Amino acid sequence: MNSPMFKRIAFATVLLLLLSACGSPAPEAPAATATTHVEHTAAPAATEAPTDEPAEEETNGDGATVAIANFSFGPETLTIKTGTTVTWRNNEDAPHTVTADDGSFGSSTLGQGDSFSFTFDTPGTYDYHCQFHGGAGHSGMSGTIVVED
Ligand SMILES: [Cu+2]
Repeated sequence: MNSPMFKRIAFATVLLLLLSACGSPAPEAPAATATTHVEHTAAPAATEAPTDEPAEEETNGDGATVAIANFSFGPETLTIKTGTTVTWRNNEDAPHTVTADDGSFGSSTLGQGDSFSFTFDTPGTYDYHCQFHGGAGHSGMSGTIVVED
């Protein structure tokens, strides 16, 4: 017989078979992997966000870097625009300081890998030196920051 009723019963039976075939293994495996995937993707996203902020400060146009190596500041004279943050980084194992001749800014002792930052908001010429290996007036280990308008 090829009646519509038979077709409906046959179709319903196929549907039930498909549902039961797919349904029985599904609740265990996919549910477990789904929850672990959510946890794994959520954790890195939360920790990456805060670490991105300092990286942006170092690489954007508002920052400049002076490297400390071989008992000298490089570049010895750095010209920047007003509002620029200068970061000095000690790249060697000898201790150094960044000390303004006029006392307007100054670091503590910088060990290897340490850095010191200062934002120059007023145009002018700022001479500085290392307390251990230099002195005021471009003596020994010293440098200059020129802040332009
Ligand atoms: Cu020094």
